[in-house]
Amino acid sequence: MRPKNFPLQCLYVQVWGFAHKMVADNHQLLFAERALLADGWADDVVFAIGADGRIATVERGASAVGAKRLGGPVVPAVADLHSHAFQRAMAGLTAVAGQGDDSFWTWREEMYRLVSLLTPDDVTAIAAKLQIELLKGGFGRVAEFHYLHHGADGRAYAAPAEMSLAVLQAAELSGIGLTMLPVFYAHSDFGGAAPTAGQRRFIHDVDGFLTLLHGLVEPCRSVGARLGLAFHSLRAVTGDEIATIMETVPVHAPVHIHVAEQEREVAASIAHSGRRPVERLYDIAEVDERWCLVHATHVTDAEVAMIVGSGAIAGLCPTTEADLGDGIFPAVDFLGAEGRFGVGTDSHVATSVAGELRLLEYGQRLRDRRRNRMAGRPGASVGRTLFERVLAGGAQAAGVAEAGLSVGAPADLVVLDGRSPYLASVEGDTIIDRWIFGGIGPAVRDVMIGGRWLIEDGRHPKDEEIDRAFAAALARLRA
Ligand code: NGQ
Ligand code: ZN
Repeated sequence: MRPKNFPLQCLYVQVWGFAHKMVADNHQLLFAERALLADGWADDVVFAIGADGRIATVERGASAVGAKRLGGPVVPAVADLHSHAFQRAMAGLTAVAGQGDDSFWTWREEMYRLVSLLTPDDVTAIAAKLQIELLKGGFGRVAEFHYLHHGADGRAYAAPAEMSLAVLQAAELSGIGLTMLPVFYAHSDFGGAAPTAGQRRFIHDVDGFLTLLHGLVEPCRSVGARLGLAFHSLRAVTGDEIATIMETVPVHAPVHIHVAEQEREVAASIAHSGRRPVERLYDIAEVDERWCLVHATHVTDAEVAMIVGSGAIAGLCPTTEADLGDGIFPAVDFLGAEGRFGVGTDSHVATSVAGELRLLEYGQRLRDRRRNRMAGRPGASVGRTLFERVLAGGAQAAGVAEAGLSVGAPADLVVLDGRSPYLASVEGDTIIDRWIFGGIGPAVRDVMIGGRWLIEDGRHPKDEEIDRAFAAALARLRA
């Protein structure tokens, strides 16, 4: 219906259209009826996105005129802090029972079988597909914990970074933000035990690893990926190796490690050094805010205090930890102690922000036989508390200075689907609770990363091409 005051509104449109245009010459203007900004929910927000892909201005209570109207509530994209992209190819393929003793360790044998088959092209195809799925799940960046380095015979490729470059290429196809974490892996168990045949594609000596790392500086820079590094686990590296490598790491690069995931690993650590894995790590390394302790499932109160005190991130991967039968991290205590944490999709048996946050909360509920464990304080929304924490924790672990939708931050934003009656009928934190706990189906409509629309109305422009390459890789791997 035409409004009665049409001529006046027309004038208003022109005035505001002009005002916006001043900014719009080299900015995109986006209007959101509701947006979760760094300091909370705001209404009628106009974001100006600069040509550098960052948020130039944020105006609240603004007019939509001259701006692109977004299709639902806007939240910041979250960083997925732990990924082994290639494992997406085996999602759902390890659910047939063996001889009754199926465990993390028997799963690992199945995973090593996949490892033995993969080519660099397979890795690009699988990673590109995965990264698009992650975008559609509300992640804007992924930290790739990359340890598949060499050819099937264990010999380095002619270009030693070949496999890392395969992951970078995937990120160029998908457009997702990438934090590349080449992994140092040298041994099969505590005490520097020799690697097994199944691990031969992972193995470096310290010099070989540093060469790989240096060789990745320029490729990462040229595609806009951040570069950090990882130690596979305390099983795979010695204290001396950690010390030598850390001497060469730039101060701000992220450093990740798997730790204390399985009880067998805790027992092996105690047998080897008399110390539990997290205690041992703090003995041999100066753990600080650069560090992300992936899983950290089996920790005592004293170890929780160590992690919290160091400012390191606990890298929780709830769906993979459930799939592998790892155990339940003491997240309620950790949150209560103001510990910093983020989430990763790890082996990618699920690929969404909502999926990880839901299971993180539900694990605590199942253990405690109580509800609303991760709210932090009375009256707070569990969804909002979790979302806020993993937004900050994910950014820290991925080596990104700014998290959230504020001036100067990268324009990494997720538009939830305002057409969903579940989302359209609520406001504020309830939007996040419905997204995570409502079982409302795929809720992510559009995703912008670094000022570029990558997902629009649930679709990525390269969906068909990437699906075809992924299907071909799966067919080859299953043949
Ligand atoms: C990995 N994954 O490196 O992919 C490990 C399993 C290991 C998880 N821990 C192998 N979820 O830890 O030895
Ligand atoms: Zn992992």
